[in-house]
Amino acid sequence: MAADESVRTRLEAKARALGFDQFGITTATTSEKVIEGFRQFIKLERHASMEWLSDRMHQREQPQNLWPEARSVIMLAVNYGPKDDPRLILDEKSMGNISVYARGKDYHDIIKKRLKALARWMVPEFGCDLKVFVDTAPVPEKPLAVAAGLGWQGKHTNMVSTEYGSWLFLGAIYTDMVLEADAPHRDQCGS
Ligand code: B12
Repeated sequence: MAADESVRTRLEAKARALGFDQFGITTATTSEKVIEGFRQFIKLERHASMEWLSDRMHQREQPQNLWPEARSVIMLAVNYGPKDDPRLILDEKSMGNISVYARGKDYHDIIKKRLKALARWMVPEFGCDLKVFVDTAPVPEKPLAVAAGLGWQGKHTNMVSTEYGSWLFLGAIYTDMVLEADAPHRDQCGS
């Protein structure tokens, strides 16, 4: 299916209405640089005891290795920054502090629900096939988000955006729709 501007506009509007803060599109392929970097990471055993990262390497490297029908990837992000400054609690030495990412409901449930709602709308709307992912599948979410223009990979390796910083959860939709890809984000961290 060929995409035009109105398809993108409708997709983004629907995604934002469902609560996604960032939206971008990339092709269902990753660059040689990403693949090489990932292979090097595994070769150097930087994954430690996370064997599941090396078990399905082939599928994690490249969207089409997981699902050959994939043509485009829609990358979505949800900001999990709290309303108040979470550092204030650091002065309370008698209290434990919980990482802001773990304070709300389990993000897997929240994002999966939103991705599925978007998917349920997309399938009849565009007559497409798709698969939704958040975190647990062999999907290179950070490099795909960078390729889709959402942000860049920071020194902590997570994706950082100019608008939200790095407190973002990512979700991905692989689809057989041929959509016009966004430009990748440039690295703003420097050497
Ligand atoms: C494995 C994993 C972890 C592992 C390992 C982390 C890691 N660095 O990969 C552990 C359990 C430690 C972890 C922790 C966290 N995670 Co996690 N995790 C994942 C998971 C499942 C896979 C990531 C992966 O493929 N890693 C493999 C290696 C190869 O990737 P990499 O680290 O990016 O390294 C490559 C490049 O970055 C580059 N590289 C390495 N170092 C550097 C440094 C610089 C400066 C640059 C430019 C490049 C670079 O070389 C490597 C080879 O290509 C993803 C979900 C997914 N399916 O993608 C979530 C994910 C990355 N995690 C996420 C989150 C939120 C976290 C935590 C913040 C949670 C918390 N508060 O504890 C921490 C952050 C810790 C950290 N600084 O990384 C989010 C990040 C969202 C975002 N904004 O990017 C994801 C995308 C989940 C999601 N769906 O939202 N996680």
